[in-house]
Amino acid sequence: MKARFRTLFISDCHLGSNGAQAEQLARILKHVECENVFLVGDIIDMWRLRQRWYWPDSHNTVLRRLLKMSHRGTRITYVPGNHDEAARQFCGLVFGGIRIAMDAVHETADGRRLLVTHGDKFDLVVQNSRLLSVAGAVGYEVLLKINRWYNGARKVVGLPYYSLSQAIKARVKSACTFISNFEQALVDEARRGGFDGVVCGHIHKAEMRSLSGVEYLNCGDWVESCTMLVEHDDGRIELIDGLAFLARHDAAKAMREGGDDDSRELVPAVAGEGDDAEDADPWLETGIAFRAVGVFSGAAK
Ligand SMILES: [Mn+2]
Repeated sequence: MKARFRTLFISDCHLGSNGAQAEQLARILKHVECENVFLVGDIIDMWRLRQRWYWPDSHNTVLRRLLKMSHRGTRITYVPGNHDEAARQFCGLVFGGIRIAMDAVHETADGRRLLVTHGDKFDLVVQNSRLLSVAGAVGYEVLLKINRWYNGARKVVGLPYYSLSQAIKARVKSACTFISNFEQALVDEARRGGFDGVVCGHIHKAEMRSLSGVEYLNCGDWVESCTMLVEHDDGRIELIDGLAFLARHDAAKAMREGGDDDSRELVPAVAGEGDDAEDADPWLETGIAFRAVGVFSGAAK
């Protein structure tokens, strides 16, 4: 059973880095059906891939599922970010049905015009952001590492995932100033262009709010928060917690498959179990996904 949305917006998957929660994202892509998908940047972390090649199967699965959606009629637009800026030289081109664009415009079902952009170009106009990103980079890496270790331990004792880095970051005052400046810069840009709102990513902080009449919609990320924005058929936009979405899906599935065993609902889903097995589709050989990555990383040199 698939969830239907008019549009799906995801950003900051950072495929190619070991922080990417690709299994969960791949599972979600399998269980949704939509007319439009916007990939709002930092989908593939080419900065990381250049340092060290890291590309497990689950990362291919994400690309394969996107290509499959595209093949089945979903309009997919890829707006590269700073970590996959090498893809920007292909703006205007179409790969496997996926259109690459520097920025995009999306019109919602109820007629609102949204600017879709990753958001990194506003780093320059956001005060102190350069300093913050350099100073933050080192500490942030360490924090992500601790977060992985911490959640590994929580998993062992059966506790759900908890983003330590998100929690800490939310308490750092400078990060808060940076975030509010970033939000303001994007909203100002959207207003200048006559848009009703802006969809972005980049700062790994999912958000949905109105700033003096212009909607600020941030997809969040798939390294920590596992969030996405969806547009329903009536144009309503919703911020979805991906892990909660999967938990609901698993619970509904367990209910359908026999109500007598209540424990099934409590068992966390294991990626790659029968439910997620790829159906045979000769068009979607793994090679296609690999070639697509080859194009990007090759061009990045
Ligand atoms: Mn970014």
